[in-house]
Amino acid sequence: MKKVITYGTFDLLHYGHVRLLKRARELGDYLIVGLSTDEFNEFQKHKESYNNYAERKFILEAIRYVDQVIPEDDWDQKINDIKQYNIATFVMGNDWQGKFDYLQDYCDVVYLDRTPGISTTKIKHDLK
Ligand code: C2G
Repeated sequence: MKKVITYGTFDLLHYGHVRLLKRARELGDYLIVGLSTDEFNEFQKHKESYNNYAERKFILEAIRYVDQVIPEDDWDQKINDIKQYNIATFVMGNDWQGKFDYLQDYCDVVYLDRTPGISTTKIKHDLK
């Protein structure tokens, strides 16, 4: 089984997120999402999410492309996750291009094009 992992906040889930998850899942047979906890968002990413961790996890687990959701609460947990879950491929949107190349010592690293014209920030702004 070829396992893929990706990480994110995935707040106010939108088609850009789902396109990322779909393409990530297509790189293997099993997709794990490292979902940023509320604390990680607030204190490390300095962003608040509209939906809390439990709500975001519930929504992600309903997505056909997602097989497992684990908490992301530390910038430095990726190597351990890759080893613990026997990950073949790490995937992120290319807004992170190059930032995770150090993981190439442990698995394939793939950056996928972001979906233009949609973001959680844009949704919040447009709804105002
Ligand atoms: N994304 C995308 N297209 C968009 C918006 C987001 O492809 N229009 C992708 C991002 O590139 C990312 C994933 O969807 O790969 C999740 O986006 P965020 O929740 O914004 O993730 P981020 O805050 O970048 O967290 O340790 C890594 C971090 O947790 C990543």
